[in-house]
Amino acid sequence: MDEHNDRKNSKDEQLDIFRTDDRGKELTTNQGLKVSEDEFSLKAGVRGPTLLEDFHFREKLTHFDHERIPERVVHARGFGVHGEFQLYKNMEKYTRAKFLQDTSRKTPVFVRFSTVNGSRGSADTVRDARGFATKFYTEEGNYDLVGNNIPVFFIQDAIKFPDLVHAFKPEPDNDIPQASTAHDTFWDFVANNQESAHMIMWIMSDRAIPRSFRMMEGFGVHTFRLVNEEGKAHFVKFHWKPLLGTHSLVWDEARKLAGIDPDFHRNDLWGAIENGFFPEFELGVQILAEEDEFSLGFDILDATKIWPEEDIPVNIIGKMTLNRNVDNFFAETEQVAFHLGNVVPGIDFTNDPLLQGRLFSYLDTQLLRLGGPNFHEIPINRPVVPFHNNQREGFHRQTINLGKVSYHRNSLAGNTPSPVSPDKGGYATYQERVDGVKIRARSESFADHFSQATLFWNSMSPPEKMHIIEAFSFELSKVKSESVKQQVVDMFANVDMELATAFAINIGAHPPARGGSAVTKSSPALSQENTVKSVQTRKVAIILTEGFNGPEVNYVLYRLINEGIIPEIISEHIGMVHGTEGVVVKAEHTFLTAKSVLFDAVYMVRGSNTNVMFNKDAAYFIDEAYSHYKPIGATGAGIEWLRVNQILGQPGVITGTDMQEFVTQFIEAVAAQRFWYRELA
Ligand code: HDD
Repeated sequence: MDEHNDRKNSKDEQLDIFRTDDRGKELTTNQGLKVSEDEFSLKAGVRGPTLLEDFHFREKLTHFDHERIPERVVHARGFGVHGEFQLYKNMEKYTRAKFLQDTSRKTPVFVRFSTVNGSRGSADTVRDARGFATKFYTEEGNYDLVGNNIPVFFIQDAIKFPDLVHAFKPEPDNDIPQASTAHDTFWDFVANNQESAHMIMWIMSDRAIPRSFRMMEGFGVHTFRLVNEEGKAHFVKFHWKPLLGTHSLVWDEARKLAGIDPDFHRNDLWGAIENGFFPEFELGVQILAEEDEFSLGFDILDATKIWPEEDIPVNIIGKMTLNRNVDNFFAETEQVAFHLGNVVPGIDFTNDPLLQGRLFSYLDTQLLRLGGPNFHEIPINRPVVPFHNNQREGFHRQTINLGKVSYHRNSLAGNTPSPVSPDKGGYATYQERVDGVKIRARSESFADHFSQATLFWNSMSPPEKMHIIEAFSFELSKVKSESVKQQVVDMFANVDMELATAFAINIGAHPPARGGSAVTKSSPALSQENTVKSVQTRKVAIILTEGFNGPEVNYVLYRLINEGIIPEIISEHIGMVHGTEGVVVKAEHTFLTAKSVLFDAVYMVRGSNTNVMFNKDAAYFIDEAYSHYKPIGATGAGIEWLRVNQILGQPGVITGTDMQEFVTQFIEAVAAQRFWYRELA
């Protein structure tokens, strides 16, 4: 489309071929027949029955009847965006993947963020892992990095995936609860599959309620291999690091948002891109030499383990910028098909049994979801390079293959399409030596389920620990089985006694009789307290009414916007509001639509002289923002409100008469984002 011309990449150009604009066109059937009437079916008499002959009616209705495709069995609710990836450093020492060698190249990408548990129509802000799936449209074919915002997983072997999913999805008798793990079957699974301990710690932490898709890390989870031109391999873990830092909601806020704006994360991402605040994520790699495979004290094939960043640093190698929203949600976001088997030369697998099973599942699921084997021809899934092989036919085939020959080896087509040798770009599997007896068993090296769960707990700040205890308490309060609750308490006593005892008391279970961990290590990189803090795109609610201090508000608005903060004005009515000295501002909200959970901070200018309801709503708004640890600022008449709310002088509550100093301090508070220690002050 024209508006994208300045930043068209090869994928965008390819999609142009398939884009169509119906605006201003004549109405036709799918056969191109112009339609003269589209409101009345063909009848035998104006009050008579509809005729079977009505081909237009039948085409329209049957198409409508078939509009839905099965939702994804997991990750059903998602949101996709386009972007580009550019490398900072040539990685040829480790990999022959061209998109990881050429720093001048911009590789088009499509990213789909998702929740895991809920249906397509479920709320964005539920407690859950978030999917972070990236399709790189490289010149060597599509490479898919299908990760999550949590670096570990619930289970170690893919054969348990259907059991896990059956346990966390709504219970089968009544299909309740939606998009929530707070129910018996999930916690029964956890207690009886203790390899889940580490993942559960992450799911109970703030990581599972991100503030924004733009503010969460991404992880490839598994150990993969990078293989260089000489055939030498290194183990690798992939990371995405958001430039805005990793930030979360608080649980009360997340729950309220699920009702107030179920599309909160969608709106946030769509809006940021439409307003030119392009989300950026740096790609990082942790690299381990093959000879160090057994040096970490745990098995690197076990997907319930991280490589602590302090032990193996994350080497930042490039940046992805998400800069374009989709044109059509169904065509792009719903039909995009990710698959871990989509690799390019220089990237290879390991024997992680979770990864091995995923290599089967993704292709299999697309066959059902997208209705046959030709889903690679759907525009969003097409590589930007041509594909040639002897695969033919199947439902919805688009390609018209020329010639008679569709087999290998042949002489009639000169034995083409012909395999390509690895030195000319053909994919050659890494020649790992494999030796063993056939056996259904778990390696002993996968047996430690608790050490890293404790490492995670040890790494949390006091507020983060408090949130984890609250999350366990919330979830288990919803579990009906006393036995399951007790099993969970006893299980997490192996992680930390203080944790298990605290939530045991909250849920009315017996505190654990025994437990505790010898692990004292912590990893500061795991705490969000140590993340990047930025004011960019933070949303500030400005509450004001007629007669506000014009110059002061003008100055605050100017400074906030200058910092990349997004101020939005709430008043008694939408539209123009008049301040002193001829200043007029536009209010976008009233309290009917503006709730404090939709904002990151509040600036209170003044209440209403006449409208009691408005003032009540303003007091509630400030109180709620305060209880969610958000920065609150006030000047002039606004200060009185903070006095009435009894929050003057508390951490992150900024007032002042010197406007320059006030705004500087307020911006610093917005950057700090949350004042967790407020309650302790
Ligand atoms: Fe999965 C979708 C991530 C384990 C089977 N998975 C899916 C998506 C993401 C992940 C981000 C959504 C892709 C999209 O946006 O379309 N899955 C993960 C991660 C895992 C993981 C990070 C553990 C490390 N998954 C996993 C296992 C299996 C699956 C063990 C099965 C053996 N996942 C699927 C699936 C889905 C899927 C059933 C559903 C829709 C789809 O694939 O395309 O095949």
